[in-house]
Amino acid sequence: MARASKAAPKPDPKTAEGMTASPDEQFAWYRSMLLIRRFEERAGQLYGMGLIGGFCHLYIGQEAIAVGMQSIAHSGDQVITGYRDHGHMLAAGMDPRAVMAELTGRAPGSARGKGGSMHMFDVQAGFYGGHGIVGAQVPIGTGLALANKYRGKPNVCFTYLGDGAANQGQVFEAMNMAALWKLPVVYVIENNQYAMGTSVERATAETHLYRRGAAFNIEGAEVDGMDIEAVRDAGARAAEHARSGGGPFVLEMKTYRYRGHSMSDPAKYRTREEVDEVRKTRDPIDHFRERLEARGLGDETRFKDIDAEVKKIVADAAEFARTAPEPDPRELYTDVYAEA
Ligand SMILES: Cc1ncc(C[n+]2csc(CCOP(=O)(O)OP(=O)(O)O)c2C)c(N)n1
Ligand SMILES: [Mg+2]
Repeated sequence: MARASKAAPKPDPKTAEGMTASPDEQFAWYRSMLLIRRFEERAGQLYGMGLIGGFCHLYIGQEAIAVGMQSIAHSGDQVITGYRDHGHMLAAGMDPRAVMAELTGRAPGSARGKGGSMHMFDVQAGFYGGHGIVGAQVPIGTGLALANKYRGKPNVCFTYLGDGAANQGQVFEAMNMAALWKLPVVYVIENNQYAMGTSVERATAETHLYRRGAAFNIEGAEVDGMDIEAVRDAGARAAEHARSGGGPFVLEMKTYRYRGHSMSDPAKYRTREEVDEVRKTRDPIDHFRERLEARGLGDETRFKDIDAEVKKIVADAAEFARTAPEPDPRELYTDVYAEA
């Protein structure tokens, strides 16, 4: 892999793991991306109906990243991210019912209805949140990697952050320690071009975010985050680097969010045409479906079956989240404060 200061290598499609994956595996990635897309669309509807309170940030457009990275993760690896987190949870295998019920603040939600969109956690799934403070997950993810090394575990922590978060001071402090101690962490920067209403160009002096770790000799690569196989290829190489004692790695995933920053977004900072153009030409799900078809795997009934299955899972999760009971008021102080 090239140093971060040089041009990042483009993933070589001939060596992409996707090329050697079985048709069943490829359809599983497709299904997983579609599940996130439909889940998020339904979450947006429930929000509009007043069933979800507080903040809610949708992942629509960025699905190939969480699914692609999860597909190369090993058992016991960890995932930690910011508040745009539903996609990572579903990709990690969390139950769609528990995630949706958490969004509506119900008792069977994954945080028992007390966390909401930004504060879910599932150690069994290897998912460590869900963090509302921009960049705060980066030192925590680095700490998880330190724990892996300290305990002699062969695991990597995938620490996700946004392009806006990449400018936060604590990110640099964490990267310095990770490089110094050669910690098994992969920093996945989801560069969706905007931090709320501010474009990368307006906020960031060095717009090539794969170079974020250059001051600490951390290698980096730029990746097409709309192409699941490019994500897998770069992800597998970065994880192998971290897992084998090479220390941290930075992946800059070039991506795009189709929806507003959160559910309230005046959308004055970009044009409708800009969004439509990405949807039309770079959509990660359409793009991958076309690729499957070009490989001769485009059996129409199989796509239809996946579509129907995903719709059913999402409808079931939404119904569950709408009808499940709210937490008992006596639970108000349970699990909110722990004395260590
Ligand atoms: C420390 C801190 N500063 C400001 C905010 C308000 N805020 C919430 S999201 C956000 C933008 C972050 O953008 P980015 O890192 O690109 O992630 P994206 O929303 O694009 O996924 C800001 C400034 C916050 N939550 N925490
Ligand atoms: Mg962003």
